[in-house]
Amino acid sequence: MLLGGAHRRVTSGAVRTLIAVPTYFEAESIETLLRRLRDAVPDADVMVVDDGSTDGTCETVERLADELGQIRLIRRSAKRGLGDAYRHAFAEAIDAGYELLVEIDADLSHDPAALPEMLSAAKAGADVVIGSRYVPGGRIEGWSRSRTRLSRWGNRYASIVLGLAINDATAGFRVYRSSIVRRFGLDGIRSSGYGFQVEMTYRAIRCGARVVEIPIVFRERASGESKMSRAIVLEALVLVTLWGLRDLATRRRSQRMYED
Ligand SMILES: Nc1nc2c(ncn2[C@@H]2O[C@H](COP(=O)(O)OP(=O)(O)OP(=O)(O)O)[C@@H](O)[C@H]2O)c(=O)[nH]1
Ligand SMILES: [Mg+2]
Repeated sequence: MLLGGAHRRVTSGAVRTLIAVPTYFEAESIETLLRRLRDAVPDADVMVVDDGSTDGTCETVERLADELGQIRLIRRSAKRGLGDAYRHAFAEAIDAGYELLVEIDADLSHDPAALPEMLSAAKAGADVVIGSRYVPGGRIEGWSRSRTRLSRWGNRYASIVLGLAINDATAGFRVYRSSIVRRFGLDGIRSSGYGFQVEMTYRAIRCGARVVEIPIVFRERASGESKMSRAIVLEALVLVTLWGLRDLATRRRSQRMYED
């Protein structure tokens, strides 16, 4: 059991849910996020995976773990990327028998109030639920035009190259059914930034996942600093292109075998 003892208060019949929160210098927002999560989904357990923040993020998480319960902090010593943090959390959660795995940023860009609807969609049968900025009703508040354009075109590129038919493949607010993650496995996942979100989507779809996009409002972080970098964008671009080329080569090979 990942979280136990006096602090556990999962009601009988509740689907075991683990919310993974990667943090890197998020002292200004983590308390609000954890309180909002507890209000929105009181039965869910939370795992914060921190990569060496020295701004008080971990101390705040520890204080809230004592106060609220059902919160666990994983402290790692060096920055290993968002994707690596989620891999760590999900691997532990799968071993511990959680059925639903949630991804959410710590910077309050994602509103925990949207989670009950997203979790309902998973409980109703979706394998992956994406909190989507690019379906009707979804939107972004506070991003510059160039940032929005980069995200929009990045998404279009990934969808076309990988044939995903998903409007927001880079979204970082999600619910996965743990059975689908077990099916495609976390070991071979290579990317760490936006590429991680695309890679998880791509692998899930290749395993036959039912993906549902639910509109959300994404708000630019109000405090703290962005960890977005050119390297993260480049990683996603290179990996998506490589996967697309690999798919194309596989299709050509099977077409030739069929013709021979
Ligand atoms: N553990 C861990 N968390 C990270 C790392 N990089 C980013 N994060 C966290 O991942 C989440 C998303 O990172 P952000 O910096 O908000 O990236 P973004 O949302 O793509 O971009 P902006 O919000 O515009 O800055 C936040 O909760 C970060 O603290 C990392 O290397 N390790
Ligand atoms: Mg952010």
